[in-house]
Amino acid sequence: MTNLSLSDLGWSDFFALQDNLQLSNVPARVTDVHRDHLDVLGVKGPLKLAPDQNAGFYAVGDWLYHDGQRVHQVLDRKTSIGRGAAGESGGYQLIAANLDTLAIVTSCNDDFNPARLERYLAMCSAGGALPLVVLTKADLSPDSDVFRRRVEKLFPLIRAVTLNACDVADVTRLHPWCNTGQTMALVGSSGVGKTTLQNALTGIEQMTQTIREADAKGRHTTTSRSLRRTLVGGWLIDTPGMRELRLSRASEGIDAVFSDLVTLAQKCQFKDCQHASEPGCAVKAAISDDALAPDRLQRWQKLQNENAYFNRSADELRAEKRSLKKLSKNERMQTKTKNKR
Ligand SMILES: Nc1nc2c(ncn2[C@@H]2O[C@H](COP(=O)(O)OP(=O)(O)OP(=O)(O)O)[C@@H](O)[C@H]2O)c(=O)[nH]1
Ligand SMILES: [Mg+2]
Repeated sequence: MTNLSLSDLGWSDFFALQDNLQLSNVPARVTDVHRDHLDVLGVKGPLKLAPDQNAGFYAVGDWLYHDGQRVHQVLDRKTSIGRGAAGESGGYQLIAANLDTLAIVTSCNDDFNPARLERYLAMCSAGGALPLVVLTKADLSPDSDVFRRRVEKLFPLIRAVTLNACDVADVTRLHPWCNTGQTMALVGSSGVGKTTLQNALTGIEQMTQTIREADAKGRHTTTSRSLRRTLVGGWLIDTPGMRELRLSRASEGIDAVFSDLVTLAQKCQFKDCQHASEPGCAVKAAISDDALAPDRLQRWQKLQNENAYFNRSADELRAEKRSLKKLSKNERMQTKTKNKR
């Protein structure tokens, strides 16, 4: 790869202004995060750096300062996406940083699921990126336009593109979102064609695998995230297929995706209305008038509860663990007393 300028790498005033005019700082962009090192790309080419924090602190797409060997500082992120970490720990897992567009990839088949799209859109909106819905496998669907129209009906402000990811010429329709200086990340279930899109957009051959015929599920072929240069001079972040997307730190994003419900709820008689059986509930009234689908209220409440659960503060988590410990100690005591009797 020929040497790139900082703006080729996606640098902008947002990062330059964090410099405090210390012109000796050397910036680079993270292309891969490994447990023991980071692969970065700077104006002098690729480098391996020793991290100054644990790997979970960094995201593909991050900008940082370094001395050629070690990381000195990670710059504030312009945008980022992340989710509730696996397990019950309540942690947050960063997925990608400094992306302009989040391409939410789903296929014109059984993978298409409005509730899942809402989750991805809430994550995207919370992190500040522009959402784009990419509907792959249009070539395998008898009427792919139905899927595009469903997206546009559900989310009128969001752009949806249907395409055949295996057709390199068709995929060039995504170039406007990953041109010079622009970064686009691909997220979605396993098998929807993220890596197939990446291969067409970058000219790099990463492994893809066929999906299971029976349920259109993929085989989790991609196992790590990476930032790669597109053929039109922008940047693309491919990610492993997600089994589930738990929302965390996404309350603003949830409000954005469900803004119609937020507006309705402001008209409820009680400020803390739970939209259950309270009098003067504007949300319930909209459901009775067929102006709102009841399952949309359920989905809104489910995401709010989940987000609150995975947003628990470190103090709340410690208190929870303490009470669980106490509970099990009490249980042990009770069993002992019973046995003695
Ligand atoms: N016909 C057709 N096949 C596609 C299309 N997009 C992807 N495929 C095929 O679907 C399979 C899965 O594609 P991948 O690109 O590996 O999917 P992925 O989203 O990267 O999957 P993970 O890495 O597991 O998350 C491969 O066999 C692709 O050739 C498409 O638009 N049309
Ligand atoms: Mg893949």
